[in-house]
Amino acid sequence: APVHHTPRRVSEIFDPLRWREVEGFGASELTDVTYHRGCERDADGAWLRDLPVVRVAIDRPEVRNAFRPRTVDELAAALDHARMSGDVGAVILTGNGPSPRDGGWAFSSGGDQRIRGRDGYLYETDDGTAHASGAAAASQGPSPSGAYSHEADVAAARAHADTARAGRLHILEVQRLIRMMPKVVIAAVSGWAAGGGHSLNVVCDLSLASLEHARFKQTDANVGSFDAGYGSALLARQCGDKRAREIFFLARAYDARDAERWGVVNEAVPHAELEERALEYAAIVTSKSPQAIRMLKYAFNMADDGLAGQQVFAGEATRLAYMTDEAVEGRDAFLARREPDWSPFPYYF
Ligand code: S0N
Repeated sequence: APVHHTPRRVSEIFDPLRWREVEGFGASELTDVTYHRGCERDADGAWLRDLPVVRVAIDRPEVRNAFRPRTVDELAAALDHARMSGDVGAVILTGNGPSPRDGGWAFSSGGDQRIRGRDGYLYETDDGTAHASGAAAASQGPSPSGAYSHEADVAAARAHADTARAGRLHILEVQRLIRMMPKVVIAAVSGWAAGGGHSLNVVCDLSLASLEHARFKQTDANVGSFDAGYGSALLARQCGDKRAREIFFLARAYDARDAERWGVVNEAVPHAELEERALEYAAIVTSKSPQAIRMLKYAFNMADDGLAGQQVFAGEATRLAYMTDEAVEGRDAFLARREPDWSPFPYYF
């Protein structure tokens, strides 16, 4: 039997006995995200069996779990690994905490504003640290005035960056991954959900929010940014058009109870119980028929996702059709170079 040691406690409300680290896809190289597989252990803490749930968490609590390109790459890698794991039916998405600097909690505060370039790219130097510290600018020598210049900083970072890998607005790819994966993604909103972090919660299938620490604020328009896709349109689906406009246009903070009342989360729960409740949701979801859950998720998505949504739903329908004798007859007839015999298959059920 595999030996899975109890992982280090990555967040104050993370119970190491419920999880093991996910090995074998470069997980040990993750710096901005933690990725765990749910498991059962015996009374001594020895691993017994895996559960069909994973936990993906942004791990930059000192900046309210803001995401930089590397964070987005790692989120995408972990979520894609979860998508491709046949024995995983639910994903918990959360933010580790609290901040070692001030004890604050965050789900995510969105794009890291310190490394946002003028043309929408997010730049960072090889060590991923050049931003407001002026490190990159300093490496190019002082600006004419001798003062720190954000533009010079970004220009220097740009000179070092592989722009193809830096990724332009690729948090949207993560949104699509959450939206399209044939599994239920549960947001455990442990603290601030702001800007692009607010939108990440919106795109998850189910959401739980910490009563004590979850705060929501759609700050996009404060910083000249706008999620004109799921982050706004889907939000309006969830809480109504006027409320969604209020959330974006006024950018006022609201709490877990408001979010619950407005339909932005399913349930507000005590902070200490947040991850336990997320695991309960995951256990219930994964006790159901995987196929039924998959088809339901795609059915919920389809009207809003247009032809792309239809394609995803239809792909599943085609996969199911391939399992029928009728589809097998079509394939076999082709391979045998004969006319197919459709006579056993009715036109009406
Ligand atoms: C979250 C807020 C409200 C929390 O306030 P609080 O508790 O008072 O904490 P602070 O003292 O403000 O923060 C603690 C430290 O964390 C740093 N920090 C916080 N958020 C960020 C951030 N987003 N980027 C960089 N650093 C951050 C603070 O600076 C502080 O550190 P020190 O003490 O060293 O200064 C509050 O923090 C807040 O309002 N944060 C900013 C929220 C925000 O405006 N986020 C960006 C919004 N835009 C996006 O997210 C882009 C959207 C997006 O991703 C997207 C959408 C569509 C298409 C493309 C994109 C894309 O850009 O990829």
